[in-house]
Amino acid sequence: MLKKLLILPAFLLFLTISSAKIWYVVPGTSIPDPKTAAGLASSGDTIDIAYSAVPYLAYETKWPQHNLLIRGSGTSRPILKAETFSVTQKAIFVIQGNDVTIENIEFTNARVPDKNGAGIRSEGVNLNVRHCTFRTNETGILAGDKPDCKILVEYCEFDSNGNGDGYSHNLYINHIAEFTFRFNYTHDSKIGHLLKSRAHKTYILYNRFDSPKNGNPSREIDLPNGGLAIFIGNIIRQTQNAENSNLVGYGLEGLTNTAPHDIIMINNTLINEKANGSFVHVQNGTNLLKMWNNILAGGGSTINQSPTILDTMSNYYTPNISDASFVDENNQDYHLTTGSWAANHGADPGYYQDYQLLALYEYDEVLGKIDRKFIDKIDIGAFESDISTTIQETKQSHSLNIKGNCITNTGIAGLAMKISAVTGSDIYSGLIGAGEQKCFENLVPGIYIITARTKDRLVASRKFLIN
Ligand SMILES: [Ca+2]
Repeated sequence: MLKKLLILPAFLLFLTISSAKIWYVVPGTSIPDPKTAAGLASSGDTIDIAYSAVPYLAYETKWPQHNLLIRGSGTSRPILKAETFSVTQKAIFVIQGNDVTIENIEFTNARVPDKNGAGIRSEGVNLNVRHCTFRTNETGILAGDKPDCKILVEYCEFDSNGNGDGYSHNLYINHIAEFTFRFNYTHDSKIGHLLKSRAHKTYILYNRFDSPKNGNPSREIDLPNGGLAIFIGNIIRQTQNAENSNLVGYGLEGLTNTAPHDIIMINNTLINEKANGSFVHVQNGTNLLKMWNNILAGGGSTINQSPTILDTMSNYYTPNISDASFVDENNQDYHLTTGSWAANHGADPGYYQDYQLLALYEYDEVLGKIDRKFIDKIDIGAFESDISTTIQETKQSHSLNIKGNCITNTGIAGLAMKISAVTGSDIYSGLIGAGEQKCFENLVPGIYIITARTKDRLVASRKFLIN
């Protein structure tokens, strides 16, 4: 009996895998469009849509199946161009099933009489969308209320969506459990927001928000019902054309999401080219606003309204964008030059509960993301630039001998020594007497900066590597 019980699950697993099919959508074949494939596919199947030089005429396609992978393939990203939709229709793809993944497809031109025609309408539980483009739809992705749903959108572009009535946006995520938006470029929405999320938890990581094509978005980011919001490593620019003068709005329709109402912004570069408005506008009653290592450059006020806890550290604010010494602000290159104070002045932001807040990546316009390579201490803003702290040494610094993990003061009395990590945090701070040796057993491999001072002057400033 025991033997049979052990064999049964493996048998079922085999059945599940072997029954999944791949349906190939190719123009001129018996499956000429996605809608035909949707009528044939079962849960667990893959739908492979071949690139075609002529865009697919896209009829509204409902996907009730679960665990689907719907992907574009071929030399380029296949384009689904919407036909005229009727009053009962919603989107090019209406995802009704759970746990669906969509990859490498362009959705364009969705329009419906209700004026919120979407590239993708999410009605199921859990959706992943990656490497897709949403261009000139009334809404790029529109997700309905679904309390248990988690949505991940990554490596996508949202270009010029919005009906122009202010109720349709590049993305509009309603009340779901969790929304993660990372490594995307969302730009030039028509009066709507570049991103609107009512999710209880929203993670906005390493994206570019911008309007280089003279788009006139409302807010760059609107989180109207609060909840937990974590922003790390984003480039967020508001141009002169913006309809609303605030870059980030939080809780402004009421803090009705699940508490705590905490908004955390780490290592973002925010640019306001308007003379007015604000960088961050939070609702009264917001519990925590933590802002560390952000660049806020341009006009307007930095923060509107007062959260209960305001935790700010190592931000760089300047009303004159040119004072930030970016590489090329006119072409939106916000890396730092050697003249920028923001270089090497960041600090380790630590954790939010068990969520690490250190910026580990950077948005990259070709790859979506690259690793953030720390050079000296962490920089302020969305990019780490190749700028080293000026290292000063005097003759007397020979008295400081670094060997392995040990540092010896061979000569100077009363030296104060400090060791910092590239993340900006201080590892050690204390006195080291003449002839004294201090060894550090627990240093994680990496680059450290050591400085030694007497009462009057800097004696030594050096980098050393633990590997
Ligand atoms: Ca640095």
